[in-house]
Amino acid sequence: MPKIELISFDLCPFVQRSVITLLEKGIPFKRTNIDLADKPEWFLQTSPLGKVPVLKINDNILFESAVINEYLDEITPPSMHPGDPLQKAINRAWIEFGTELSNLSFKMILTDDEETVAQSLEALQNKFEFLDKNLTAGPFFNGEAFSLIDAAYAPVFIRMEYLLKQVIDDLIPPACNRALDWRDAILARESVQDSIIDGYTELATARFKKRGSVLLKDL
Ligand SMILES: N[C@@H](CCC(=O)N[C@@H](CS)C(=O)NCC(=O)O)C(=O)O
Repeated sequence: MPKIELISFDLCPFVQRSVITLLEKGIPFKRTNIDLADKPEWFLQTSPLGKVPVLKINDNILFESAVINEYLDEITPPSMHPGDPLQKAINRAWIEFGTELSNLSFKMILTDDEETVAQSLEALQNKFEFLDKNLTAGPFFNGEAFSLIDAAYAPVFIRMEYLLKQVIDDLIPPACNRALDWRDAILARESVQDSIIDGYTELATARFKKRGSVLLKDL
């Protein structure tokens, strides 16, 4: 196994996708956290887009969480991604959809504008309704096996459960049974629980409040 280092930020959901993949695969790794508000010079020289996660494999650099996770998956069979080209493409497409959910929830938490909160919430709920219609029997996206796509959605469900639930209880519309069951199955997964940093709720609440979150201001 090559020497693996994950360059990270404590609250980054994209980093968390890779942490879950590493834990699922039992790959030993070193995590190095940086401060995104004060990026060290070595990081700026390392990360082509100035973003985390970055995976160092011996002296090689990988960036973009989806690419990192597919690499980690491929070096440690059996795969957590469908083998069939169409199913694999469908999974990749819905991973992108999950990124949109993550970005919308981030926008909703970060904004200092009530109107933006309301618009983002409505957009998120519409997207959950769309997602719900496209989920199958479960418990996970591809059935019994936990896959890369489940790891990709875990951080947004964690953000909803451990941060947003303090102010919004039913972000996923109650009629979206499949999405709710999927969320529960993902949140119950050991690797997902182990990916949550100690003090996540307090840290995330304080960090977003400091940045002017109108949604969390009364906490
Ligand atoms: N598409 C990228 C997104 C990564 C991303 O946006 N990371 C954020 C932190 S969560 C970042 O590093 N942002 C740079 C910054 O804040 O300056 C991926 O999937 O890895």
